Amino acid sequence: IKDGWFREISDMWPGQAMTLKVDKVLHHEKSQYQDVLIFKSTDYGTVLVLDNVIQATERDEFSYQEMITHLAMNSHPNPKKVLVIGGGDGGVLREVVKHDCVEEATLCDIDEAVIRLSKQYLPKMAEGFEHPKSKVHVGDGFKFLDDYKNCFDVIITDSSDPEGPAENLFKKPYFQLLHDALRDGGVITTQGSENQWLHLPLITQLKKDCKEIFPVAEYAYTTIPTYPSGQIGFMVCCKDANRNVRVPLRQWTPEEEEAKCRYYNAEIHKASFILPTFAKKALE
Ligand code: AAT
Repeated sequence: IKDGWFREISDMWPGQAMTLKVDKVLHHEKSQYQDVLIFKSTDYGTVLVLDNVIQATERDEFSYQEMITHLAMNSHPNPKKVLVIGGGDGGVLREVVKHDCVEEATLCDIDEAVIRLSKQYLPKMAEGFEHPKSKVHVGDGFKFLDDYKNCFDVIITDSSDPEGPAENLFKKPYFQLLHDALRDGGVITTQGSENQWLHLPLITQLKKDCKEIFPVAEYAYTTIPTYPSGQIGFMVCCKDANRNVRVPLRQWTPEEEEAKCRYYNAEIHKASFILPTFAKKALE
């Protein structure tokens, strides 16, 4: 923070940086794994920052949390057991339990500090933790997954960027663990290495790795002002070769959709897989 502005400077996005005006720093600590900063911004509500990278703001978090969740959930016919890796603010958990078919939603984040501080400063995201179907485990997602085979219908990896504690969650062995932890017909979504403007080579590699493990592996994206370049992507993969994840298998009625979501709807589910020519060509 300099002169009242938070600046998201990182070599993961050279020569550019999101800046947000700070109203007040609410909390700052070094946890066991990362630097955790929470501040109130003038126009984007409360902001969660890990190792100087914006993870969520109250104003636009719904775009990311809804899309990473419902792209997977609505590509599965009947998801009962759901796992979230990362997602320590609780926002993805909040979205998962919007599906009545869910019987158990487990979250595994490496850092108790993120969970503790989100409960304190980001109650609208952390409400996911209060749901009777929610369970929390603190630990490394990679290690956690290794203990589960043929167990989950949907696994959502809501992880921080590849530099830091989430590094292993973007590599091929992790996708094998995800695959093996799924039941037949299972679906995953993952934070897909940022976005098309900055990281096409990374995304191309990610898609290639996924394709070698899952019969279905597609890239989708959402718009979000406070992530680098205003976009973030997802890998959406399925164990069932005949599933088309580009079209929702289950849909809410338009009324339910509007009551439950502010960004996601069945139309944007389909649209989120349509890529501009330069990215489409790179990912082919
Ligand atoms: N929904 C908020 C967005 C996030 S949060 C990423 C979470 O991943 C953090 O809570 C962090 O503690 C957790 N995490 C990091 N590494 C691991 C790991 N190895 N195992 C389990 N959890 C982990 C993502 C924002 C994306 C930022 C885009 N620039």
